Amino acid sequence: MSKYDSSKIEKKWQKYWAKEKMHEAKDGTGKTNYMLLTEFPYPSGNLHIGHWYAFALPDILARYLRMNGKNVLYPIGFDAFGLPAENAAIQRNINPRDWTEQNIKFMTQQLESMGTTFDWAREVRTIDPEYYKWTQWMFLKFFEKGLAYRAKTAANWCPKDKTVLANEQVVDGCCERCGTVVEKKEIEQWMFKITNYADRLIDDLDKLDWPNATKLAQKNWIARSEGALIKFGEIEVFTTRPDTIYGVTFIAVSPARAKSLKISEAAQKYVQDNEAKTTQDFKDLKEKTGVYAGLEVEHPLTGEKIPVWVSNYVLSDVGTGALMGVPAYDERDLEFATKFKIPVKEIKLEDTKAMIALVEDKRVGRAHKTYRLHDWLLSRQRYWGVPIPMIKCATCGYQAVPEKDLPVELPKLDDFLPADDGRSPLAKATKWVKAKCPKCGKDAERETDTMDTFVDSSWYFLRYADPNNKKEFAAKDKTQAWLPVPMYIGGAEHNTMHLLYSRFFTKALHDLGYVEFDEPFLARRNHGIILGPDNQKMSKSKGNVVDPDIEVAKYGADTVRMYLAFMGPYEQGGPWNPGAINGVHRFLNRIWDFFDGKGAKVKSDESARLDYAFSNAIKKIGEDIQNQRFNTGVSELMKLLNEIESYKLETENYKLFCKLLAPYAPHLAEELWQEVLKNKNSVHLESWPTYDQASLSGREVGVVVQINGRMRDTVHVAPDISEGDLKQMVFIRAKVKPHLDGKSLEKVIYVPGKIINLVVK
Ligand code: ANZ
Ligand code: ZN
Repeated sequence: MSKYDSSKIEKKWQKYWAKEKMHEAKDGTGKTNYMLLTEFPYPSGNLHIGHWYAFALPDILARYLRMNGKNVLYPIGFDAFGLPAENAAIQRNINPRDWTEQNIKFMTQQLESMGTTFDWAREVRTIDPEYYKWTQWMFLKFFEKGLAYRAKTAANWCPKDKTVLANEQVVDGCCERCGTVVEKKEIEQWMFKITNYADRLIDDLDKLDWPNATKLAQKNWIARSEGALIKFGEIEVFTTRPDTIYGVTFIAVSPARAKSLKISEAAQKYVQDNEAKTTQDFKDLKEKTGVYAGLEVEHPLTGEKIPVWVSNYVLSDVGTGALMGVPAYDERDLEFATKFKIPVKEIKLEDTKAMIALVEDKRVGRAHKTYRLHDWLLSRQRYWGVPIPMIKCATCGYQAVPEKDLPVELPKLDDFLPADDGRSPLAKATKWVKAKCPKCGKDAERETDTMDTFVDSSWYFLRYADPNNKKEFAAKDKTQAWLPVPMYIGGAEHNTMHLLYSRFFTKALHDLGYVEFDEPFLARRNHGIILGPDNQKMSKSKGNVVDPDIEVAKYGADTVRMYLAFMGPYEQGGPWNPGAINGVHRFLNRIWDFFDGKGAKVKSDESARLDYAFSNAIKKIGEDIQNQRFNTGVSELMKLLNEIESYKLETENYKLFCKLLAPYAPHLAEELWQEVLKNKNSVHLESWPTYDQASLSGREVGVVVQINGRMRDTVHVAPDISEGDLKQMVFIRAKVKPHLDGKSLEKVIYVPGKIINLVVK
C-alpha cells in the first residue's frame, strides 16, 4: 500500500457519496426523522475557519445519528439578502445579485470540500423568488391578523447606511454594521407585533433544552416587569415598587415625554438638546443630566405637590416614559436626587399589593406589566431585500397584494443606491412601482421598502421540510414529520434576535393554524469561536487568519475536521494551533500505516484486554459524540489505537475501528473500509457497533485531576492507562483546558489510578 494521500481519496469519495445520493433525506422511511440544524451561511464570499467549525463538527453528530438508525436531514442553504452584500456590491460597482450568486457558487464548492453530509437536494436560498414568495405570503397572513401593521415611530436611523435599524441592530448607540452613531427619526414603518407574544416567549422557555445563558438573554431582552401604572396628576408613571409611593420626592420624565407637557423654556431647551440621543440601556449612560420642568403635580394619595424634572435617565420607550422618584429606595433616583439636591424621604414601606388595591380604589392607578421588548420594525429603505407586498392607493390606503400575484419580484435596478432623503431605492424602478389598487382598481403605487433580512431567516427551517412545494411554504404533514427541530447548533451571537424572531414566527404560524407546534427548536447548543494562533480574534489586519482552503490543501479535510474536533470543548472554541493540527495529521497517517499492516506487532494474546479496549471506545466515543464532546471522542480514538497497535488483529477488529473512525474522518474511513477491507458498501451505511457491557464492568477507576493542587475534574479510565494517554485525555477536558490555556505546564505528577496533578504557571 502507498502513503496516506488525502488529495487522492477525498474528492473520490465525495463524488461517490453524491452519486449514491447517500445524504438525501427521504420522507416516510419509517425511521425516526432527525433534522440536525445549523445556521445557514450568509454568502459573504469565502468560507472561513469558523464555517468549518459550525458545519463540519455537527456533521460528526449527523453521521453518528445515521449509524444509530435515525433518518437524518442535515440541511444547508444561503441567507442571501442583506446589507453587507449590497455594500460590497456598491464598493465593487457590480449588482448585488451577481455578487451574491457568484459567492454562493464559490462557497458551495468550498462547503463540498468539507465532506459533510449536507442534503443539497433540499438547499434553500432566501433570494429565490420561490422562497421569498412565502416570506411575502407570511407577511400578508400576519397583516390580515393585525400582526403586521404600520406605525409612525421614532426609528433608529443610520445616516451612513441610510436605513432604519431594529433596536437589536443598535449596539451602544451605534449601527451594528458600520459603527456610525445612530439618530432618531420619525418615520412610518411596517412593524410586526411581536409584543403580543412577550409572555409566551418568556414562559415557554421552560419547555426548551437550551443553554441557560441563552434563555436568560431572551428574558432580559424581553424584560418583563410587573408593577402598576399610577397617575400623578396628568403624568402617569410606571413603577415596580408601588410600596414605596409615600417616599416619592420627585417625578422624572424623558425628553420625548416632556414635549407634551407645559414646561419652562429652560426645560424646552434641554428637551431639544437631548431628544435625539438614544439611550439603549442605563449602562450606556455616562452622566445623568436633567432640569426642573417648572411644573408640579399632585401626589395621588397625600395631595402633596411634587416637582417634575426632565432627565436623560428616563427612557422614552420604557413604561410611560415617566417615573416616580424614590431616592430612599432606588439607587438611580438617589444619584439623581443627590446631584440636584432633591430631598430624600424615608418611610415605612407598605404592602404592595395593598397599594395597588388602594390606587385602583381611588381610580388613580392599576396593576400593569411592562416589557422592554418592542414591536419588530421590519421596513428597510434598501434594495437588496424582499419587497413588502403592499400597494398604496390614494383612496383606499394600504392594500395587500392578492395572493395569486405573489411573488412580488424584486425589480432589476442599475442604480440601487439609497437616496439621501431616506426614500427606498425601489422608488427608482418607476415602471415596477406602478400598480392597480386591488380594491378600487385605480392607479396606485407599490410599497418600496424591503424587509429586514431577519424575516427571511425566521422560517427557513420550515422550508427544509418541503423545499420544492409550489402550493404552500411546506405541507403540514411534512413540517409535522420533520419539526420541531430536535437540535439546533449555532453561535451565541444569535441568542436574542434570530432565535427570538424564529420563535415568534413559529408561534404566529401555529396560532394561524399552519403548523402544529409552537416552538421551532427543542434543543439548542452554542459553539465557541476559533481564535488565531496568537489567541486573538482572527482579523486581516492582525494577519492571524487561518484559511481553511490552505489547510485542506496541506492536510486534507479529514485532518482539518478532526483537528477542529480535537482542539477543545465545542462550546468553548479556542486558539488554532499549527503544531496540534500536525499532530492530528500524524495520527491519521498512523491509522493508515496500521491498516497497511505496518503497525501490527504480534504480542501475547490477551483477548480480554482487547475486548475491553474496544467496548470502552465504542461506549465512550458514542457518548461523547451524542453529547457533542467531540474532543474527548478523538482522544478515545487515539487511546484505542495506542492500545491495539501492538496486537495481531482479526479483520473484524479492523472493521470495528473503521466504524468508530467514520464520523470523524469520513473519507479515510471509507477508503480503508472499501479499498483495504474490501467491503462493497459504504462504511457510512453501517450501524454503530454495540459493545460488551460485561467486558467493561469492574475495569475502570476514577482518577482525580488537580491543577496546582486544586481538584478540577475526575476521569474514568482503565487502571493501567499510560501516563501519555491519560494526559492527552485530560488536557482537552472542558473543566481543565481553560486553566491551561495561555499558561505553561511546569510539571505533571501522576499517582497511577488515583491522582494526576498538573502544575502550571
Ligand atoms: C419607583 C421605584 C422604587 C422603582 C424602587 C424601583 C425601585 P426595572 O426595575 O428595571 O424593572 N422606571 C419606570 N419607567 C422608567 C423609564 N421610562 N425609564 C427609566 N426608568 C424607569 O424598571 C422598573 C423601574 O424603573 C420602575 O420602578 C421605575 O422606578 C423605573 F425602590 O418606581 B421604580
Ligand atoms: Zn383604491
